Amino acid sequence: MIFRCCVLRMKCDVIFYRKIKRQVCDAESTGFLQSPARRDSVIAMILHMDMDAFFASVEQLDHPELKGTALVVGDASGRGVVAAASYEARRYGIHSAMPMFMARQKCPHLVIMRVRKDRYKAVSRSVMAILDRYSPVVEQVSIDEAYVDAAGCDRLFGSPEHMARLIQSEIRDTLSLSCSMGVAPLKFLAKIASDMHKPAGLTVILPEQVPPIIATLPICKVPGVGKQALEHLSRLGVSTLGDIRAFKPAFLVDRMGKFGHRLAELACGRDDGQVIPNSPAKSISSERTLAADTCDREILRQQLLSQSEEVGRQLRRKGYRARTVTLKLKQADFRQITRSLTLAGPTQSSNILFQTALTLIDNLSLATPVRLIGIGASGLIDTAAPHQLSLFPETDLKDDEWEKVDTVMDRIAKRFGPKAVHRGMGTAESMIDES
Ligand code: TTP
Ligand code: MG
Ligand code: MG
Repeated sequence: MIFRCCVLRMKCDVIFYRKIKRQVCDAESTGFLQSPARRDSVIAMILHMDMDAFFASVEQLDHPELKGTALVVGDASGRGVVAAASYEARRYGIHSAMPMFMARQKCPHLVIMRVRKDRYKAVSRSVMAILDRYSPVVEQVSIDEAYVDAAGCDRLFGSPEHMARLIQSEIRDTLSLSCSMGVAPLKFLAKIASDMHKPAGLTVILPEQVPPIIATLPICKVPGVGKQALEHLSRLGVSTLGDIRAFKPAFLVDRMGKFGHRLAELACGRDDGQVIPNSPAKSISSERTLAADTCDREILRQQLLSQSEEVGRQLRRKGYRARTVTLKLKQADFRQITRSLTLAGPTQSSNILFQTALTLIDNLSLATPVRLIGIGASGLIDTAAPHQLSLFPETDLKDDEWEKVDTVMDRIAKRFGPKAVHRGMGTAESMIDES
């Protein structure tokens, strides 16, 4: 069954791309894409950006001697799978999610690099920072892709197509990495377009191309159509998105629920999906399963101390203050207990997080051993937002003093690693008094 779906998808891909490429080329040859007068800036267009062979390209960037080689990123052990494959490796039929042993069989001289998540996240942040310079409305949807709303950006960057080219150049020139972009009046089509001419491709779907593209778009290409939906739809005789129009929306809803309604909408060229700027984090937390279940309060306090530091460090790095602190415990019998306390004023001080978590745990009886402990900070506000001083000035002074300590500790942790420095439990108050 899985094999049938894969074959169906592969067939869909080949036929669809041949048709679409012909339509986009037709548009190019009739001057649609070249003529500035017929550009798409009047209708709000959406850009979709996806980095090319992301993890693998970052490895080639950091190891220039590996440029042009068949390279994969992933766990090299027996049970490992390929996370990312360079375009050179793809020529051997290697792709993401393929078992590593199979990838090795296909290409005996394959270079395997281990995953460096932190490095890819850092590069991802640089990429997103570039996108932020082009539009205030950017929605990151994964580590290597984002939508950009081009509405109102034409004065600064020209047509959406031109804006996409500028973004590609800036990413290439400043980060030495390539990305592919899609431009379309509908969000789901922008995503499909960015995948059409990888790597380093740019595909524009103009409003007048939408109806013929929808008519021939293989249903497997529609985001959200997974294995199950694909089988269901193929039983109904649906092979393209256009085929959906043969069915009444009520019938589709009856068969497929909400997604049936969405398909009916997309088939009519209606995608109310807006580019939604990423909402800031709702909470920051840290939790740990203990080496052994315990009722020992000292052990639990020690855990809370290091977790408060971890959460505090993240709050400060991301530029948030938290209003609420939550303690979470999972007992040996898997029962979960959570207790929260809202502070008089928002904080990003590790010490205040710790003291609050201590108050919460000291009020619990702990009859059953604890197997997991966690601390969370929520009700986050941006540090750039005005910070209202507390009605009790002495509290503010303390908080400020602690923030100085935090700043020094953050610097040490950044330079020598998070384990290089940590607070001692009994010394919390005296440290301030001595300084
Ligand atoms: P993708 O954008 O899907 O793939 P890609 O960037 O490697 O290649 P393409 O040029 O086709 O876009 O995923 C982005 C990264 O996410 C990818 O480099 C590695 C990671 N990833 C996994 O870890 N596992 C997976 O199964 C997939 C698909 C991606
Ligand atoms: Mg990618
Ligand atoms: Mg991606």
